[in-house]
Formats: sequence, C-alpha cells, structure tokens
Amino acid sequence: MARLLALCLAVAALLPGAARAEDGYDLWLRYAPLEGEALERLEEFNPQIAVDLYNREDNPTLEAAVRELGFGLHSLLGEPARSRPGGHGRILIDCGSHPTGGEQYFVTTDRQGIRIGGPSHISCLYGAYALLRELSLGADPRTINLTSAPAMPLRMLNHWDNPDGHVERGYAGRSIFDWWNLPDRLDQRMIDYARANASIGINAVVVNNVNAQAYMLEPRYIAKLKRLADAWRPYGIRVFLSARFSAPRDIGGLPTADPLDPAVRAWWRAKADEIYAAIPDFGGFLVKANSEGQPGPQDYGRSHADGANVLAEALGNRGTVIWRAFVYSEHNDVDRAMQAFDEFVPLDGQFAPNVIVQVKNGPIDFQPREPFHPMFGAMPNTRLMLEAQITKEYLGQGTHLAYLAPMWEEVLHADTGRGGTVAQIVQPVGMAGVANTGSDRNWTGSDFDQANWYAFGRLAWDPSLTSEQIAREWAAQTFSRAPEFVEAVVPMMLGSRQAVVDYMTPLGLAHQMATGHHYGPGPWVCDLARPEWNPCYYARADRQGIGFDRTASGSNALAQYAPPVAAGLAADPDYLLWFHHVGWDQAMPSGRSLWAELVGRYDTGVAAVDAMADTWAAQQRHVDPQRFRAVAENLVIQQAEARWWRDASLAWWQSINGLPLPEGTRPPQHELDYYRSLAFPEAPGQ
Ligand code: BDP
Repeated sequence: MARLLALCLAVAALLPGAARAEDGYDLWLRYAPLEGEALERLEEFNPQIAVDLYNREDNPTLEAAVRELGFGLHSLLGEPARSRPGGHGRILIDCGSHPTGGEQYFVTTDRQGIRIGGPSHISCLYGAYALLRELSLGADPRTINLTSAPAMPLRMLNHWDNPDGHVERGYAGRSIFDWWNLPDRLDQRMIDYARANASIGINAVVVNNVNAQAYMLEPRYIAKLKRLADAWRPYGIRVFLSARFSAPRDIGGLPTADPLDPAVRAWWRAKADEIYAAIPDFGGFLVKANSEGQPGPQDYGRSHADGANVLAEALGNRGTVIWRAFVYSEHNDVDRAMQAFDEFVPLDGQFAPNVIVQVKNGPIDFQPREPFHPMFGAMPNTRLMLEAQITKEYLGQGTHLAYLAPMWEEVLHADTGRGGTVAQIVQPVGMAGVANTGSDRNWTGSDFDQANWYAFGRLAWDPSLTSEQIAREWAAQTFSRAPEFVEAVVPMMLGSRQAVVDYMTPLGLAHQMATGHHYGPGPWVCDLARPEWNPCYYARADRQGIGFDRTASGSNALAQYAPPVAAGLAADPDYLLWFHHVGWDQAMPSGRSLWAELVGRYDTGVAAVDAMADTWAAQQRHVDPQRFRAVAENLVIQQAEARWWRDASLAWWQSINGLPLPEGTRPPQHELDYYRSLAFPEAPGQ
C-alpha cells in the first residue's frame, strides 16, 4: 500500500459543533491542550494523518476517524497548532473493510509513525479514539502500542425517552431526540451524541422508553428512525426500538395481540419487513411485557417465551428481541425479589436463538445497593444481558455526586456460583444502561454524571477495567490532568456511591424513597395500593427489629442463589437487612447494637459528603469557573439532602423502636411530622 493520501490537520475546521466553551458540552472529548513534556513530545512527533488509499473509498466511518483525529490532535497541540512543518509523525489509518470482521483495533508504532488498524472500518474509528485518549492522558506518541477488542458484542444505551420529549427518570432536561422535527431536521447534537458513544465503544441505542407508545411503530416514526440510523451508522451504532406488545391491536387494527394468533404473527412479520426496508441494519425490539401494567403475552395465557419468540420470528436472522425480566405482580404475594426468577427460570431453553433476556443488576430495582440478580447463572440455555441504570433514579437523581462504576464492578465481579461471575455470564451477550442524557447543555444535568455514561461504555467494552482506572482517565480528560487534582478527585469519586448507600439505605435496606418520583426519603409510606410499592414492605421495621427475612424462616429468596453464594450473601454485612430481620439491640461485629450501628452508618454517609465538598472546594484552581461552581452548588444540595435523609430516617425508626439515640448523636433537626409533611409533586423524572 504505497500510495497514501495525506490530510492536514486543518481538517479540524470541518468538525461542526466543536464548541470550546467549558460548559460541559464537550464531555471527555474536550482534548484540552497538552502542556510541558507531553506537548513537546507531540510537537516533536508532528502528527500528519494519512489514510490508506485502497481502503478509503469515501467511507463515512473512516472519514469520521480522520475528522476526530484532526480535531483532537489540533486541540491537544493547542491553538494555533504548534506542529512543525515537514515532520515524520505519520498516523496511518489502515483498516479492512469487512463489515462484520469484528470491532477490535490495534494502534502500533514503528519508525514511520503510528498505524491504526483492524478488520473493519469501525476498528479504525475506535482505534482513533483510543489513540486520542492515550495522547490526552500524556502518553508518548513514539511508543504507543494498543490492542483491544470489546468483551461484549452488545454495548447498549436504553433511553427512557418519550416521543413528546419527556424523559422517564430523566434529570437532565428534555429528551435529546427531536422526534417532532425528524426526519426533516437533524440536530448537530445527534452527531455529537454518536461521537461520544463511539468514543467509549457503545454500539447500540434503544431510542424510546420501555413503557412504549405503539405509534412509534407507524411509518412516520420509521422515517424518523431511519434518519437517526443513517446519521449514526458511520459511528457504528445500530438503532433499536422499544415495542409495545399490544401494537397489533393498538395500531394494527387486529382484535387481539395474542402471540399465537396467525394474524398477529403476520402483522409483526410485515412490520419488521417494513422497518428493514428503511433501515437494513435495524437492531431489533426491546420489550417490557406484563410488567407494571404493560401488555404482554400473559394477557392471552401465553408465556414470556411465546411472546418473545413471535417477535423473534418476525425479525428472523436480521435482528434481536431483547425481552425484559423486570416483572412482578400485585396478584402474587411472593417476595418481589423472587418473582422474576420464579417466572423466567422455568422458561430456560424455550427462547428463540435471537432472543436476549435483559436482567437488571439486582432483583428489586436499581437500588443504591442490591445483591446481584439470582437469574444470572440460573439460565444456562438462555442469552442473558445485564441492565444497569446510568440515570440515578435512586441515587440522588440530578444533583448528588455518585460515581456508579464501583456498583457495576461489584455486580460484574460477583461470582454466581453457577458457571462464572456475572461478567462471564453476560459477556457473550452484552450490557445495557438506562441513559442519563438530556437536553441540558452538559448532557447529563450534573457534570459528574458524565462519568457514569463514560464508565458504563468503558466497562461494557472491558469489564476487567477497574473503577479507579476509569475514574482516572475520565477526570483527567474531563477536568484537569494535574496530578494533585486527579489524586484528590478520584478517591472522592470512588467513595461517593458508598456515601449514598450510607445516608439513604444503609446495611442492606432498600426502596425507602418517597412515592412515585422517588425523590427524598419516605420510609413511613405504607398505604399504597400495591404492597411492594411501599417502603414499609422492604424495611419491615417493628418494635423488635428491622429488615426483610429472606432466609428459610422468611421468604427464602436466598435459596434462589447457588448454596455457597447464598451462604456468603447471608453473612455479608452490606446485605444484612436485605436478607435478615434483625433485633434493634442485636450485637454487631463492631460490638455496637444494630441500632447504634445503623445510626453510625447514616452519620458516616453525611460525613462523607461533607468531605467530598471539602475536597472539591480545594480544586478551584484546576477547574474552569462555570463547572467548578456547578459542582460546588450540587454538593451543597447533597450535603443538605444527606442530612435530610439521615434525620428523616432516624426520626422514623425512633418512632417505631422507641429507642433513644446513642450518646453523642445529633438529634434530627425536625420532628417526624415535618419530614412526613414534605411533598414534591413536581419532582422531575416521573
Ligand atoms: C423503575 C422505574 C420505572 C420504570 C421501571 C422499569 O421507576 O419508571 O418504568 O423501573 O424498569 O425503576 O420498567
């Protein structure tokens, strides 16, 4: 391949929407100018981008790789670009054009420069981002050597965005998708969104809420979706749709949506054909069925497998049905934590090969801490995928600083005792994250929530990365490479999720959030129609003790785990009140009573947030004023709300156990009635 096309760095000017203002819009892709030795090395290297001509063929993915490199290098070198003319630092983009050749990339260095390669065009785009990440972190361009392949084939975002622009559990403004003006108008944001996703390896997007509107399967929406699919294809992203199971009836004019009815099967088949005619690489359907009021196959006496298989048949080998395992019913008095396992495990082996069952990380619902879902490992003949929640519905929503990678790491590394860790079980399939993006200028509402989007993509690509590694690279790229900054902020991030656990739901408590919006504490709520919607259902607090007995003397949810794993979980203090009802005065390993231990945990959580605020306050010189202030103000909110959580919870537990606070403990600021009187019907995200 002797003939090369050299492209100058001025290509950066072609990149639209590359705002430089420090308002968070640029995410981790801001490529702040290098300084010191790192800058000198890159100047010395004098990068010149070249594309292997035989591979080029005006391919939009390779063009994107060139554009990203041009923009990134230009930005890293500082403005005006300080590259020296006539240098030798060639960066050769040289990838195969096999459409399904794989997504792995390599970045190697030899005397001629850097070569980015791999089997398919997307390899080169991923390789370009990896190279930029390394350079941005200060790596020496003469010695860079990277090879990487994604661990999981599906690295997916699930948007809970509604077509009217409202985002369910969204805390960052309105939806980023302008459905109303699509397909005629495509916002630049849609390209920048694809760039951000591609840069962390996300390759699939479900564009709409699992509580889906059937009309999104109508032709006018297929045209809108096609515009998005076309825009994102160069970035390696396939589109998926959440499909409402009753669509054949809702919009198809059929009297039924019974999956075994031939007319229903024909309807789904025709619908799939219609979508594939517009979007040949359409990913498939995500379905929430017979869950929280959504229609499903059980409405017709059919099983989840019957339902999923009909959609799978319609897609054929063109696409995938992702069927959610998030089910529970008010007509079932079995422990909610057990219901999904009970319903799905007997169906193992009955799902069509192009069906994936998507399982939340824990058996309840994205709580600050849950044990891993017992379905992982229990369905060896079914393709299981992990569902995580990037948006922080139960972890402080739009303001609290909570870095979620440690939580996902905890789940991914959990040994199921049935053929591997959760990561090993889902690795052949994939991982989905409920997105936290919105129309806010910084995408995620709070600047630190960008880290959760970033960490999700990085972990789905490589679940063996540690939370710490990810936090380091994110913080340095997003805020500042100054070692003092990174050394202070990374530990703050790493401890932040545990802080939330401690001030909201310590020692294995769960779902103590207020009704509906889940904003703030509501441990006293006990009068909602469905038992398992009530916080009292989960805490089971009475005069004697607190916690949900899930051992053999209680619901026996523990028995859903492999025996050695169950024993470990039963003995784990982090899950104490998840699995046991414990007397208030029972002695803990610390020597304190449970009550004193619980109070201590709330206080630890509050103190941790105070320490986070102090850590941040010391970073002013490293961070631009706008983002510095935004984070600082959020931390003030978090400090107040951590106290609110602690005080309201303690006031409530005291009203039940009648116990005095351990000596030296600060009493709640207000009477219980005050906390109970607080109402926030307008809280976001409902
Ligand atoms: C819960 C949310 C609810 C979702 C549901 C789901 O509160 O808004 O619709 O999960 O996952 O976490 O379907």
